[in-house]
Amino acid sequence: MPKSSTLIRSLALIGAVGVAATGVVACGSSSSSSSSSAADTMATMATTGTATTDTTATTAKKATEVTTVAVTLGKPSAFSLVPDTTTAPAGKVTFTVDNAGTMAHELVVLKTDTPAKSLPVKNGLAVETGNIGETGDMAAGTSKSFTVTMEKGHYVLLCNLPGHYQGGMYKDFTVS
Ligand SMILES: [Cu+2]
Repeated sequence: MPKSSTLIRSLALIGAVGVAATGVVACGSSSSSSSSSAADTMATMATTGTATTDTTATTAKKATEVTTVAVTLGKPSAFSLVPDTTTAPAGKVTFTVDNAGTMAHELVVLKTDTPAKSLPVKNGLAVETGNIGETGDMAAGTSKSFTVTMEKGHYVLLCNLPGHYQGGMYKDFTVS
C-alpha cells in the first residue's frame, strides 16, 4: 500500500513536472520567436536607414493626398448644382455636399464619356451607368460627404431625384 501510493505520487509528480516543463517550453519558444521577429524588424529598420524611411514616407503622403470638392445643391435656384471646382487631380476626392435648398436633393458621381447634358433618361431619371459614389437622398438643410478614388477621365455630377436631372442639376467634371 505505501509502495503503490508512493508510485502514484511519483507518477503524479512526473506528470506535473512534464506539464509544467511543456508549458515552459511552449511559452519560451513562442515568446522568443515573437521577440526575435520584432528584433528582426527593428534591425531591418535600422539597416534601411533613416533617410530612406523619410523619403518613402513623403512619397506615400503625396500619393494619399485627398482633394476636396464642395458642392452646393438647391442654391441660388431650386435646381442648382454648383461645385466649387470642376476639375481634380487623379486620386482620392472627397465631395462635401450641402443641400442649401428647400427640398430633398442628392449628389451622384458617374464616370462616363457622355456629356453631362446628354445622359439617357428613363422615367424622369438619368441612367446611372458608371456610378462611383453618391450621397443618397439629403433632406433640405443637411450636409453629407463621401470619398471616391477617381482615375483620369470625364465624370458627371448630378442630382437624380425624379425630374431633377431634367431640371438642370448636372455638371461636367474632369480628372486629369
Ligand atoms: Cu435635386
